[in-house]
Amino acid sequence: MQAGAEKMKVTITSPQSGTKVTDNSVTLQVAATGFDLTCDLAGKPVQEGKGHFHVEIDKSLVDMYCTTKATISLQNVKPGKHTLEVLPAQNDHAEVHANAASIEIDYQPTKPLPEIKDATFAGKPSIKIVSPKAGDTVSGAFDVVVEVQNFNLSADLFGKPGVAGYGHWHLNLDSTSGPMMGMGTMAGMSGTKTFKASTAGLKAGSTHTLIALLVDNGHAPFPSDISSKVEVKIK
Ligand SMILES: [Cu+2]
Repeated sequence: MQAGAEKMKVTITSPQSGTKVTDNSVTLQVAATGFDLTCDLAGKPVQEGKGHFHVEIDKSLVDMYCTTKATISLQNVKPGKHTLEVLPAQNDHAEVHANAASIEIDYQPTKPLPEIKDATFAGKPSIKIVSPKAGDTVSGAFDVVVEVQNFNLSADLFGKPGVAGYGHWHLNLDSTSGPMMGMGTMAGMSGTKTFKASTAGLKAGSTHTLIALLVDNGHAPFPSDISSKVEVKIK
């Protein structure tokens, strides 16, 4: 772990453990101390004092967050008790398990969401980065836009049980191998056609490969590696 990792702490200031949740989402207020929250550096080299936090529902990763508010959809979550855990994480997504904080919620929806069920497609799923284009120069904040076929993207299903034909995509930098299903070099994930990327932490003049990787709700890539690559220059 990075120097000072043991000082990266999080507290869930609300809701209180045991809270009954009747809405179909729950918003956690998180206080982070001992590190700066920055998603722009995610998937890039670790830096002392920098990171973000992960939220897990019933020990399954939902998403990464960099603001003190984290809203978790309860789509496809069964009514009853569930554990939400917040874990400090480094830029490479390694988690400071010793400093995790968790609460239990009792999900009793007033108006339950219709369950999202398996979808089937005639063709094979595919993903393609349509912007930026190969050879483009990118600087600062930029959008990575993908085209997805024969597959449904859903951010509400992040971390939920698998549903056939559903998932999302990860934006990785240069590699999708490595530990944690290749997430060490993951800049972030998206349940839409766009991901807001940043050149923060990348050397000016360097070349990097943007990789859009299609994954299931549990963040696992498909055995057939459904991905798209584009090489860009950092201004
Ligand atoms: Cu993911």
